Amino acid sequence: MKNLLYFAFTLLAFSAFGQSAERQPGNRHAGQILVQLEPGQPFERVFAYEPGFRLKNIVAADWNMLLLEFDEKPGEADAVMARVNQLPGVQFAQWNHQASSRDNPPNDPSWSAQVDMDLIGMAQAWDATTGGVMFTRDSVRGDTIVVAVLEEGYLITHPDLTPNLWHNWDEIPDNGIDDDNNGYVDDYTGWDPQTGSSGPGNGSPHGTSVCGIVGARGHNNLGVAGVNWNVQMMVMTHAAIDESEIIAAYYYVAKQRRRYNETNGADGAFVVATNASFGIDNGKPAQHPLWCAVYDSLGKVGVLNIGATANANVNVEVVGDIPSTCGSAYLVGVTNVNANSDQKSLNAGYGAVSIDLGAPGDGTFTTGKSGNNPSYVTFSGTSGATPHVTGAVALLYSMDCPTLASDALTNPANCALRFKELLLKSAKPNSSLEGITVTGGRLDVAAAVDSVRADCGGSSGPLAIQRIQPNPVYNVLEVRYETPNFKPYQFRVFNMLGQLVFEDEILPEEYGEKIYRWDDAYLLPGGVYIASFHQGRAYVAKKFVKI
Ligand SMILES: [Ca+2]
Ligand SMILES: [Ca+2]
Ligand SMILES: [Ca+2]
Repeated sequence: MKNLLYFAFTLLAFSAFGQSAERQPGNRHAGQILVQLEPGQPFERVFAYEPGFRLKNIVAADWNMLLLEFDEKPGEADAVMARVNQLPGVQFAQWNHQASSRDNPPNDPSWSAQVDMDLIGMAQAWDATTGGVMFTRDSVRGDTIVVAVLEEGYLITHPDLTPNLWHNWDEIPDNGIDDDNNGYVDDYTGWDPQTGSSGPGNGSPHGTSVCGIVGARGHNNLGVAGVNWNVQMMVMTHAAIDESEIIAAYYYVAKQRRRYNETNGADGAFVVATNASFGIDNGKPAQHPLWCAVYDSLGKVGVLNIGATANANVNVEVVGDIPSTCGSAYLVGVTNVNANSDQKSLNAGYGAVSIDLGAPGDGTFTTGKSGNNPSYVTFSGTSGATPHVTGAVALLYSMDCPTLASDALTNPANCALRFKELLLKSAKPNSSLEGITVTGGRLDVAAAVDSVRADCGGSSGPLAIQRIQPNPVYNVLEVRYETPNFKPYQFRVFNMLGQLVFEDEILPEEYGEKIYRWDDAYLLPGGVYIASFHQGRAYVAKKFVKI
């Protein structure tokens, strides 16, 4: 038996995979071998003629598993392992390896300076995803996730940014022609509402730093890692100056996403988020109705919008701030937390209704521009905080969660709100934000990844009505239910004479709780009724009272 096992082991070790000790995954402890001896065989007898091996400790006595040590010389590892395996009394032998925690830090040399990324749990989040495409239910091919960054300009040649810049490959740059017929001439890397084509704008250091937080290429042995190692950044230049240009830039983004939705991904761009690290201090929504209306229009096609609040210690709901007080469900207002102290910056706005959460701004380390050269800089303010949230939205879309992904194509507005909810509910409670922001918390991407994962599977089980509430009902009825599948069901209500009084077709939620909400229950005359779900012969019912 032992010889057969040994034969199988050596085949594995030296032939098919050719895995020498040096090339095995994991960190091998040189000079340490784990052995399992055959029952009743003591170390002293098996290794009696192998004085080079010392018993370091007994790992599992009843299983006769031991840890041995020897003085390993360079290049002899494979031969030593082969010899140990040949010894009579040895059942199995293997190297002792060090396992690594499930963090996934990048190899970018400035990673240790990125305290902002450390604070929001990026190393853990990257173990689940580092960005890239959105997986779809039906195919391996994913859709490229795009983030629109509105800025005055950026350094287009920064080597940590160029790999992650979005390109409209159907457009030929600088030929004065709208090659892809989308209504915009030469929109090759984005669009510039001031010049009418794309380009780096004024090459602003601000835009260069913001882009690096969203998506500096990670794990490329260079500089820093953005929240997304892989993402496509559509940079809208001269889009953070005049209000007319801001609106025109947002309009371009909305058109790209709408086109993507309408062509089922064949054209346009799968933009999931926009970043606005700019604004108008003391602006009131009533003075900017066109700007504020843009966010609902973007949300309807599936784009979530992340906006920086003021860099002053003010309640923006009292003094005003645009866009952070615009009041759209598709807008996330962000304030600034110091990356080192995890406390709200003294120079950062707040608002219990419109500022959703904090994110590290002061102390952020990111891409920059020194003269006309690429560099790396410490960045600060709500401008630094906001792109962490924007990047996180794009990262969540790249998680392998087909139920959410199909929603992104068929019900994009709902999907955008779903990601917003998951992101906000996973914010880490922070006393410096409590009571003065919607969540009272600071961005925690590791927790957000976990909450998407938990939300992803959805539930299924035997057909059941778990609860009808309120019962008795006066106006709106909510029915919590469970189904074994996600195909259509009939929701029916009968009176005590067995007469059908209401019917609706429902599609069970594929994630989250299954709740049917009947807004018109108030129309029923008072009495006792039966609520039921039907699919073919499957049927479940429960009584409720209308008063
Ligand atoms: Ca075009
Ligand atoms: Ca062109
Ligand atoms: Ca990098």
